[in-house]
Amino acid sequence: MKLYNMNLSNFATKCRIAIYDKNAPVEIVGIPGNDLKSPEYLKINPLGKTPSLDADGLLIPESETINEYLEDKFPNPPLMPKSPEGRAKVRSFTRFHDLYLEPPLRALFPQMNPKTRDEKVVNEKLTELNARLDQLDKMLAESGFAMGAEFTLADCALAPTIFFAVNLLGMFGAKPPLEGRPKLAAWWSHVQTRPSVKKALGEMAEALAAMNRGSR
Ligand SMILES: N[C@@H](CCC(=O)N[C@@H](CS)C(=O)NCC(=O)O)C(=O)O
Repeated sequence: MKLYNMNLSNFATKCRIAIYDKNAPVEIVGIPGNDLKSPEYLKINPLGKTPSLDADGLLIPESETINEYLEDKFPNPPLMPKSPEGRAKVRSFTRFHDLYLEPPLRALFPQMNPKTRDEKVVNEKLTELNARLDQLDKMLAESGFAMGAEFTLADCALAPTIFFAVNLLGMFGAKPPLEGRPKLAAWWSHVQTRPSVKKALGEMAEALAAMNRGSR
């Protein structure tokens, strides 16, 4: 099994966390042709996105589909609760992440350069993102991981995106994302103690530092 990966991608990091946590026998490989739109990679994954998983001949795109597949295939340690209610709650977090929390953050990426920045877009997206972060603060468990004592796919989805929020929002003059959000702040310190999260976020941090060195 192979994960087509980029260490800086928050979606690919979501899958690496699950792979590391389960110690799953998945080889982590780069993107063929070093480009998401290379003919070699488009032949493998017509979506031209990372991550995608080659599950011994079956190509699975979409980070959350990959993580649910890994959960089905390698159930130990479990990253989903057993009860239908618990599973629905984890999926509420992962859908919230993919559909509502991450898009306004992603929309800020093209606005990083202050010289070409559209301040209207920045203000709109920061307002939207702050509303989503407030919602997340309400959704998180009182302590521990997103669901409480158990580490789940919800934490895998949220940690890489919150990493970006913590590390990138300062450049837009935005208020720090953990400020005034006590549950989010407590969750963020706790989730980074999980070895799989620490390892994957470390790789993301290295990739971010390399990108910043390259753009100087
Ligand atoms: N919904 C997809 C999103 C994946 C995604 O957008 N990945 C980014 C990198 S973080 C990408 O491949 N961008 C290139 C593109 O969209 O063309 C998932 O969950 O896997």
